[in-house]
Amino acid sequence: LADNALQALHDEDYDVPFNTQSLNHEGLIFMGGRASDSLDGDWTFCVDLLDTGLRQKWFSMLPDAPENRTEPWDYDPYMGETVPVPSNWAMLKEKWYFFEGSAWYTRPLDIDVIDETKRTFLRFGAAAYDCKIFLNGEFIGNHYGASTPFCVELTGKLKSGRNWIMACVNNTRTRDRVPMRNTDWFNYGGIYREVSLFQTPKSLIKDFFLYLVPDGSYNKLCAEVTIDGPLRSEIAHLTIPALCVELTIPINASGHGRVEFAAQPHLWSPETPVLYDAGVDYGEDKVSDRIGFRQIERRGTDIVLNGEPLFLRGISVHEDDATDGKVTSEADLRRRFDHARELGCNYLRLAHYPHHELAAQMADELGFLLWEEIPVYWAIDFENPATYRDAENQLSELIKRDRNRASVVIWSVGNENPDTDARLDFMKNLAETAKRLDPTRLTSAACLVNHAQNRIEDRLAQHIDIIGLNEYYGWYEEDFEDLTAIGENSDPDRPVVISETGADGVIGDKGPKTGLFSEAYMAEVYTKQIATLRHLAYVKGMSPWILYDFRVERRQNIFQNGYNHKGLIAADKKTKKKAFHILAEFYHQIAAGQE
Ligand code: GCB
Repeated sequence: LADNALQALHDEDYDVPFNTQSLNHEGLIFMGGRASDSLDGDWTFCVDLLDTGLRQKWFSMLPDAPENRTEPWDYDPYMGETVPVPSNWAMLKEKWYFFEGSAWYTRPLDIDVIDETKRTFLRFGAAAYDCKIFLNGEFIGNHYGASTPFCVELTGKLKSGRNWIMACVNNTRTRDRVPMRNTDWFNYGGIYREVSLFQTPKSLIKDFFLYLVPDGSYNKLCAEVTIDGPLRSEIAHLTIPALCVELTIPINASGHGRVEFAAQPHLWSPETPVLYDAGVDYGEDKVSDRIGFRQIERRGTDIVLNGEPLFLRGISVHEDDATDGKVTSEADLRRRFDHARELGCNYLRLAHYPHHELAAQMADELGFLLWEEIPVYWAIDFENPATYRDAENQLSELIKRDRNRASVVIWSVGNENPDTDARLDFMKNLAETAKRLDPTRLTSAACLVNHAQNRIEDRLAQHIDIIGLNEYYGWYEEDFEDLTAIGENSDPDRPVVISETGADGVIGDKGPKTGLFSEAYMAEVYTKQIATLRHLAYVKGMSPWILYDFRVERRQNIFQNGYNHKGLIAADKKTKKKAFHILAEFYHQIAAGQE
């Protein structure tokens, strides 16, 4: 008990230095074409509101028969109940619905013989939010960020026979995190994307980035690779069979290689989503990917794809499912894309955090453009350097994961943040990081309006390519005429995309017949929005809020009941509201060239 009392004085002061953020984008490994073993399935599980596990070091207690235990730990990781991975605990038991805190996951890992010629890694698709990993009682590292993947190297730490992996996952909303404490989506905690184990040779291809050089010539590709481990050779090999490309990439002393070469790919677009198989090998390591080539650029107030100006007919989507939370399957994604297709979309905004990596892979195949985003959302501790590191790391992990996806055309660095000096620095730096890691895409953020002057006004606009604008005239802003005024008073020098607009509409008997929260009023807002926005020449796209109704803690009036009802389709993912058909009619008209 003395220990507990002492710990209470120094709440965060455990004698293991956990808060290292050591599992970050620098350790992320390119996965295309790699074989891996799934570690999904049952893990033993326990919620731990008081962080007793960190204090009592549950991770250091190795399995033993209960009668042999010498210390009275308050939890036995090897005997507890199990939950499936991936999952969000909120969806598994009513008593865990609002739980925010630490939870412990444990599973065995059996290794026959250690292959000393190989390196071994774990990969977590996502764990919300802070995930501490332990192997056989030892702390291995810590990852921050709820929605991006990370790798954990186990080389030299595994033994033959039974090993134990533990993860302590904490989803507490704190001031220093990204997002911070207040969001308009449910705080789903847990390991909610796939976990896998994979091996590589000692020298491995860590990064592989292949793209059309964005110089307007459409006949030059660039391949960049990064090697990790001892440099056994000065070259890597690149092949793209359908383009008859077979060449060597010189690798420099720091493990980087970059080569530009002539090629004439068919260009990728939503109408012609052409992809090419490409592979790289270095020594014994080999990776591959299916990659589309296209050029996206901004010219004045136009968004230009492969030389043609484009209107983004979009819809915003969350990763939120009535029964599984944020756990995403291929079937969920197919349904989202099918509904978007029915709406007449060529574009989706994946709000407000990185979605499952399959989303962009499928968008590549199906022909949708994507906006991808990190959760620099509302209030953030912009002055805190640790918060910036976390945000920049989430952005870097997202970009490294998805920068071979032709479908992704926009990196968004934030959403509706107050226009302070600290915020400007923070987000400007994020936009610069995005350009540094990826010169082939546009940047954006949901920016601000000066309500006194009724015009778009945000100092960040100068530092991004597309001005995202969330506007709720007809809903949060009562006076609809102000939208017309904003349209007239604003004269942006770059394209504006209406990244959100909408209204809540509750379907059927659960909602009122008229007025706020009725489906009829929501339809009226959509009709007025479309009538106004279609005449604004600098508006080059829109992604109304949102495809499906979604769960959120902060919406509790009698119509909301824990849901945001701005979905064009109800939370059952089936029932379409009137506004769905209004937006579909507009998009199909534009698509048919009638605008
Ligand atoms: C917004 C936010 C979005 C909310 C939405 C709403 O501006 O960006 O996350 O869900 O409004 O419904 O209020």
